[in-house]
Amino acid sequence: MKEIKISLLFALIAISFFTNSQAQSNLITNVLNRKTISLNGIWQYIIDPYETGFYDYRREERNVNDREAYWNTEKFDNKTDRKEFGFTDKYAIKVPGDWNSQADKFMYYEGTVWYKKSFDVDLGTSSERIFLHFGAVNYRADVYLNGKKLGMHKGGFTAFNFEIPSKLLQAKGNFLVVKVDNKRSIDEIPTINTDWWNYGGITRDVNLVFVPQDFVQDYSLQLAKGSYANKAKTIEGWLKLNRKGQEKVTLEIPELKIKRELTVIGDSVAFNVKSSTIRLWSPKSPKLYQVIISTKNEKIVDKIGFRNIEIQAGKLILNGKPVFLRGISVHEEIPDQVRRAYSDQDAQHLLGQAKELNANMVRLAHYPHNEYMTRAADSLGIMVWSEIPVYWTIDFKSADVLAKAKTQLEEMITRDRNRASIIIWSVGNETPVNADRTLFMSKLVKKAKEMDQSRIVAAALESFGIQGVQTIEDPLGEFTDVVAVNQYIGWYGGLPDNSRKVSWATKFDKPIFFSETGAEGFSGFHADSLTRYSEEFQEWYYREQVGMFKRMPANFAGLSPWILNDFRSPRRNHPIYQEGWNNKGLFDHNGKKKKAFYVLKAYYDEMEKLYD
Ligand code: GCB
Repeated sequence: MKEIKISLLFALIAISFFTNSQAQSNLITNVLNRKTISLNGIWQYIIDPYETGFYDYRREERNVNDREAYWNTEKFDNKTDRKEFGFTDKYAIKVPGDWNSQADKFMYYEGTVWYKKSFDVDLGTSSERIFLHFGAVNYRADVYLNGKKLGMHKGGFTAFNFEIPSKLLQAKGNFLVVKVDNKRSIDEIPTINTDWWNYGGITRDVNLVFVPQDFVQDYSLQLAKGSYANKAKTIEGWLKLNRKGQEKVTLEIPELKIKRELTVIGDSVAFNVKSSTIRLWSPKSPKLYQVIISTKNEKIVDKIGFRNIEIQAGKLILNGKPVFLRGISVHEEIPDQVRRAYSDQDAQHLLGQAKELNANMVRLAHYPHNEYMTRAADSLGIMVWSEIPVYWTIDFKSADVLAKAKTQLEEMITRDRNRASIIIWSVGNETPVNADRTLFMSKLVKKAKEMDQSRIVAAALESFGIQGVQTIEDPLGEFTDVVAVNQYIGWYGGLPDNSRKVSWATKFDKPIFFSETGAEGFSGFHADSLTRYSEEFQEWYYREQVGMFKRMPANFAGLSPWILNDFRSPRRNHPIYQEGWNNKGLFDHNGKKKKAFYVLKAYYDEMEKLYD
């Protein structure tokens, strides 16, 4: 009996350790400003739909030294060797970048592709620890360096890193092999059913990150809630070392003449500092401050803005004033090159288009976008809604799926919690109303709030209409801070003028936000406004919608229509007007503005005047 008790206790400890360690992100933040060596560039690849490089003929995962495992590529070189694979420059691919856009044979491919990069690295004499950091790989990455497995990561839109064991990396002749698998799966996030292209590959930057033995892994600096109204405002935060050990840390914000010595106890320290000269971040004045965090061995520099976002009496309030979100939804895609966006240049382009529309906000749909995007939003003064791909109907009953969603949420918040532009974390989109789903989603809301009390938590919900009244009653609305709803009155039901008869009601005393609304318009197709898919139909839709926006209740806080650009989607198979594209963009495949663009822009110009 006693033995049973002990082993039960052990099992409980093990379970709790496992759950905690799953929930603990070891992500190093602010990689863009750390000491790094980029592994971007040309990699070699092998397409492996049968996963031969990973499984043997009994479908067992290959042993680490198996000479037929594709990660052991350089090891066997005798002329007697039988070798049935090999990497070659003949099959080369660009990283970062999705594979689909890089060769015709990849366009519809979903499955495994092996990537290989050979490199030398100047290791000097330093005793630094080295991590291998990926901005994102869609969807599953199994990572091997010099034949040794570093780890596996799932989730196509979040960053991750693995520590490289000491001595594994050599000055010369390293080879990094990544098995990338973008197969859709029913128990993953997103699940098999979405309305976007499942671009596969190493879609974001790859870096070696060099850090001291004890280093600052992560930190948070925010304006303390409510302190925006005080003369002396408070910045509060914490920082976390990678491992326990006493350490002195200096926090500086030179422009505010702040310099504070902190003593870390255990692995973290909390702090608050006051200043009466802080200029708050806002879209009109996106002020960022240089923040320097240093220990005896390292110096981390970041640029951080301070602002306050909250809800008061059903209104959305930025720095003490009501704000109207003139938003637009954006996919992480560059349509004229039919590829994923991944660079600062791409971010400037997409956010530049949003600026042309006079938007002050973007909804980064439906997954966390790359870090250039949120950093560019910080400096351009564009508020951001950032979301995890809990989309439509995933397996809400599964604890395993919930754990995956939580991990993605945690990875999203960890990377970006110092971006002032981000005002909303979204835990999902158009999930079906039922008890399992509401419980699942409420746990995500709870987790987001535990991790970050300085922002608003939302989910894109649905409404239903009876006799001209469009009602938002989704029980998930109890948990979220705003009631965000996607509506397509006049596109997915009836004609655009249907919205004339509609009034909106919700039982929640919270801001209402239209997280989507839109209609397709095939660029260059001109007809009368009743002709679906014409630019005139789309223009009419927007005109009618604007009429409805103007009749919204006082707690209407803004919108992020669907969508900035036309985007690829395998669901869209009209042989003339779609051909694999969802054409609800205000800009077409080639970046040309459609007629509807000007209708929304005129509305945003008016709203800007009303609120400023
Ligand atoms: C939606 C989805 C979005 C789709 C859009 C559409 O409600 O959230 O991902 O692309 O509608 O075009 O139907």
